[in-house]
Amino acid sequence: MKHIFITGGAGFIGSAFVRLILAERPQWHITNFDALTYAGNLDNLDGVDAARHRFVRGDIANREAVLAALDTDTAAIINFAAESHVDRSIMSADEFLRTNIIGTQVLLDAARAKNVKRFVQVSTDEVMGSLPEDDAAFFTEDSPFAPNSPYAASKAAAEHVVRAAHHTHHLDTVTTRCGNNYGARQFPEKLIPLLITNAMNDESVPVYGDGQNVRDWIYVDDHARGILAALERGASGATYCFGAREPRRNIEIVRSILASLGKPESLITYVTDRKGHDRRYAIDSTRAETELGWRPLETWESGIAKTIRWYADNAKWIERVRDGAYQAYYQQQYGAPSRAPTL
Ligand code: NAD
Ligand code: TDX
Repeated sequence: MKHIFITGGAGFIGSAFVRLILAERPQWHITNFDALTYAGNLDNLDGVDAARHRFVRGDIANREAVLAALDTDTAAIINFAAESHVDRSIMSADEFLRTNIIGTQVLLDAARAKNVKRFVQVSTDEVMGSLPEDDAAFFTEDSPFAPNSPYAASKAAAEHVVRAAHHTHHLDTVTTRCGNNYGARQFPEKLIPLLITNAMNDESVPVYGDGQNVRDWIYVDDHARGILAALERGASGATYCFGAREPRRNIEIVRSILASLGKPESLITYVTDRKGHDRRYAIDSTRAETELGWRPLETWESGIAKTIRWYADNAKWIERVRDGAYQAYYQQQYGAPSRAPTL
């Protein structure tokens, strides 16, 4: 039995990774360490095999809690835990620095203290900033760091502390950088679930600025398989970029999802642009394809159809996450509630 320690496994991507491991690596078992912030949700782990999955509630920036939960037989730490939403980092950066930077350093120290063999840092294309509006420009592992939001800066700093642990202490680390994920169980602060859940309720859909920003979309399970490939086959100290070569303008995404849901374009509301809004992301994942033998299985069309179906079938999940705290966030971010208060 191989024991792995996943942080942030009650979130969107971490919970997809937990399901992937339980389904495809029958000899492995998981400790899932998650603070259950607003983004962490035990409903995301519904139905997982309790015999091979141990959940521990804890904060990655709390050294004692991490050391207490991390067993000496742990083969690898995979660090998903993070504050992950750009707009929240613009409102206040404190938690981003604490969780994303201090938390990562605590995990690296704990990995060394407990002789954990491998450390995988789940990072993002946003550490490389924004690309020009030129279809020939792509991010690669060699693109320079240029983080533009407090979120991206905290993730870039996390990559640096991982790099330093590898260089100085010879810790066996691998870093993954992925583009925009979509799929089941994504918290509806991010564009696609916000758009689907608002439109399903006939609520307006906010589009920032001119709607022409480009994001490179990947289905969450393809990202999870990339992280598994990096864990099993990645070179020590290496970085791998993952993308599905599916760049799209935001407004195209909004229009096509509204059409799939049978909802009118009159729901689109252009709102004030995000401060410092990155214009374009696009990823060249040649290294992951050639060195890890990874490739995405879903196209945009197949992935978004599965995603829409999941939200249509999971009204209870949506109802629970769109609670009072979500409404307060929504009011602060968009200046209006996502739904009219019930009288
Ligand atoms: P998410 O916000 O859905 O989940 C984050 C999880 O981390 C939650 O379960 C939360 O409870 C937990 N967490 C937060 N602070 C914690 C702390 N101090 N200690 C322990 N747990 C804590 O995020 P996600 O979209 O699933 O992203 C997961 C990782 O992937 C993040 O590191 C993010 O930067 C990275 N990433 C995300 C995307 C994307 O499109 N969502 C793309 C590339 C990389
Ligand atoms: O209401 C909205 N309206 C809108 O136009 C929201 C929430 C977003 N947008 C735009 C901003 C972006 O151009 O849609 C695009 C996607 O926005 P997000 O879903 O917030 O994602 P992004 O900022 O691109 O960052 C995501 O990808 C990289 C994840 O949130 C990060 O965690 C990941 O690292």
